Amino acid sequence: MLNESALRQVLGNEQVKNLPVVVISINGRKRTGKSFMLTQFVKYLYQKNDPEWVNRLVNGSFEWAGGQARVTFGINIRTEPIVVEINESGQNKKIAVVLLDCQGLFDPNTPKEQECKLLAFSALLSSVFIFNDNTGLSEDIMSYLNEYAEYAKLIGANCSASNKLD
Ligand SMILES: Nc1nc2c(ncn2[C@@H]2O[C@H](COP(=O)(O)OP(=O)(O)OP(=O)(O)O)[C@@H](O)[C@H]2O)c(=O)[nH]1
Ligand SMILES: [Mg+2]
Repeated sequence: MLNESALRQVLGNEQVKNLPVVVISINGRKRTGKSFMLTQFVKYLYQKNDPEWVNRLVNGSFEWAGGQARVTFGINIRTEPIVVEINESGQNKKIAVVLLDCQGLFDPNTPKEQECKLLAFSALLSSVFIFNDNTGLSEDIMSYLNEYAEYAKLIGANCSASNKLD
């Protein structure tokens, strides 16, 4: 279920509502450090001029933890977008970076249909899609991904986003 007011809060934020938005999403095998990686992104994007950025804490990062128990459920959006200055064709411009964290895949207790939806929506919503795994890209994973991507294309075709995953 989409939490529309949370989404409005993010994209209607005064600081970013007139800026181009880049959505970075991460998906992939459960328990492989996806939320940990996004937390590093948050730290870097806020403090990239500080050589010690990796050791600095930032409020409002994604929840991550060690151990076997799963941490992330559903698709989570960081409620505060990050404004970043980039240089495009010699011109400095501001963009808003929105980060999406996703429930891990390949869980034997999660119905395959639910995993398909998670992958499809996170891929369709993103400008940059990161797939995280720690087992290497085997043929099995490629065919799993292919199947999920076909599902995403079907959803995309119904909401005029069909070219995105070609
Ligand atoms: N130091 C270090 N720890 C990592 C790295 N990648 C993963 N970890 C550890 O992996 C564990 C799991 O991290 P999470 O970010 O919670 O993993 P996740 O993939 O989001 O897990 P789920 O949301 O449950 O699917 C944590 O203990 C991290 O510290 C890495 O590159 N460096
Ligand atoms: Mg996680």
